[in-house]
Amino acid sequence: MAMTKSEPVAVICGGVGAARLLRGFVGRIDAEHLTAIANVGDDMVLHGLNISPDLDTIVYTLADAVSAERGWGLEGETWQAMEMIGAYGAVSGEPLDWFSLGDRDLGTHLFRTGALAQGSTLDQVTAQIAAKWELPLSILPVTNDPIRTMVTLAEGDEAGTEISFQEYFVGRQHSVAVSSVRFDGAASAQAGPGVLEAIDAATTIVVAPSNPAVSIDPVLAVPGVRERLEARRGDVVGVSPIIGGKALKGPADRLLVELGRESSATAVAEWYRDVVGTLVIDTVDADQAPAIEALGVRAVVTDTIMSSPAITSALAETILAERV
Ligand code: FO1
Repeated sequence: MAMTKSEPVAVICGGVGAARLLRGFVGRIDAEHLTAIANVGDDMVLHGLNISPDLDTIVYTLADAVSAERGWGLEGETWQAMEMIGAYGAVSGEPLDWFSLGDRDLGTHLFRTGALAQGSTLDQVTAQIAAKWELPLSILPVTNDPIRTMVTLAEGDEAGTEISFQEYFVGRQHSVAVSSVRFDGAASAQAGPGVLEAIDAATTIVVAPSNPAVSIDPVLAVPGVRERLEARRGDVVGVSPIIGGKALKGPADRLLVELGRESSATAVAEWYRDVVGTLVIDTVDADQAPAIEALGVRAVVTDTIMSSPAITSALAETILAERV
């Protein structure tokens, strides 16, 4: 049935793919009933700054300020500070400019770092950042506690070495094989203020098309989150980030294979079968619907490549209409 604008929706989010989908819900669900529950496993301290990439990607995207080319960071950035710190790195021999922080983006990290140092919590700081950008939704870090997604490398002389998510994703351009993933701190993390309440209050819970292994799973790993989705599986609708066997952006396709699965919509259904009652897959994967349904997951076939606001809006509408 068509959702009215006031029926609460909670969206489990990673970064770029989730941010794009959220735009489809804006205008369909009013701001006080739309909640993004965001991954913090990509977070890191760099140059002494608290950096939260998935939170910032959602904020900048929903503020229409995100770099269209990169999908992260701000449009129209300058890089004076990075040039400066890069020069000092060159002298010390240690590359200090491997993670690109634009001059205005640095303002966000300076604000967050200062506020946290003065005792604000991550959810409070995120709410202030969201307010400045006048976001039409609530954005909640899944926890205020530190979670660090760590990957173990599978090949070469680094085989068996564990590195942080950003060292993998940016430092090595996610071009190295991974043998396992873990979320340091997740088991002892406390769900952030409003997180479990938003899930309980939602009539539809959406698992956004983010990377299942390194972006969605760290959110589900926070105590109380996975359990709630399992208990309300019939109200949970996932969107496959794998289309025609590929991820549109990032390493989700390779990671599924490296972690022993296939890179397919069916494999995503298997990954999520305990927590989603419905999986939305792309039209190119329509032939996999029977295999997905055989897993006990309803398959809904539609256009999932959000290449236009109209497609994004139609995808959001399909998700809201398809709750079992
Ligand atoms: N991704 C890159 O591939 N290279 C970068 O230099 C980079 C910098 C960066 C700075 C701020 C930010 O919020 C995101 C940034 N990202 C960069 C993207 C980031 O690594 C990813 O968004 C994730 O963490 C995965 O979703």
